[in-house]
Amino acid sequence: KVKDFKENDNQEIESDDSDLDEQFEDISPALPKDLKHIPLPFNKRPVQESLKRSQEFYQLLNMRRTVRRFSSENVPEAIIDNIIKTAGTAPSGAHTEPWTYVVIKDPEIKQQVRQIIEEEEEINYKKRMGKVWTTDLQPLRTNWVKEYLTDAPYLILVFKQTYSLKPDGTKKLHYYNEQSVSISAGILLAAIHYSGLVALTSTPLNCGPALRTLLGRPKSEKLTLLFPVGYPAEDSLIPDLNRKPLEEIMVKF
Ligand code: IYR
Repeated sequence: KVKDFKENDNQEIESDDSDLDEQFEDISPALPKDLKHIPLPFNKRPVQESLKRSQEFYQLLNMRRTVRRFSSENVPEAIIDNIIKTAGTAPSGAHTEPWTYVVIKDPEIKQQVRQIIEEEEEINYKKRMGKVWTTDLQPLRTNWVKEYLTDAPYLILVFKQTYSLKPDGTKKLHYYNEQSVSISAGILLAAIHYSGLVALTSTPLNCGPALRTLLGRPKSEKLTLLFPVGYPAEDSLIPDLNRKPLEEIMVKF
């Protein structure tokens, strides 16, 4: 029996909601009912080539680092367009593509974003985050002053669409929107790195509603991530961190 999808946090179906189905008299799928299925374009590579490509891709992505100081050097908009097109190739629940990428280049809007975030982050660092969290962050040398928000040529804000409206005005449910947007953002980061640009992965705490309003996004959208994107400042330092070895991140049976 198909159950109504509950918009809860863990996205597990906790109880039998089948009685809810009676509300929907003649329901039709969000995608075309007669959606065609076509052959997969797939070109099988020799296994040695796959091995080589997997090594090379690892080596490439292993060079990605979060950067906190940006150059104000401009980046052609076409690169940003390609990066976001790439992020839009991510898989999504029931192909709902529940993401909106807001790109900010306008210096005045970047300044407004910076003001909103710095005001909230000062409260976060001084009051909301607490001693354990701020102590854990000390080695990374972060604080509430965020020059990157006005220095970087672009800010990319990722909103998750919790639902949308079908042409007939009924609600289209965006299943697993959290996971779909996270996968898309991971692909975005890989595309930024492959293009030769850098980014900072940030999650501005308590800034979602103010930024959503500033950017005119609907209530159905929630801010999930903010990435300044561009070139690193000449004097950009990164923490000397190591990644966990394979043995620590993988369990095999
Ligand atoms: N959002 C804050 C704090 C912060 C939190 C974590 I977890 C980090 O890895 C880094 C920063 C900020 O952007 O400063």
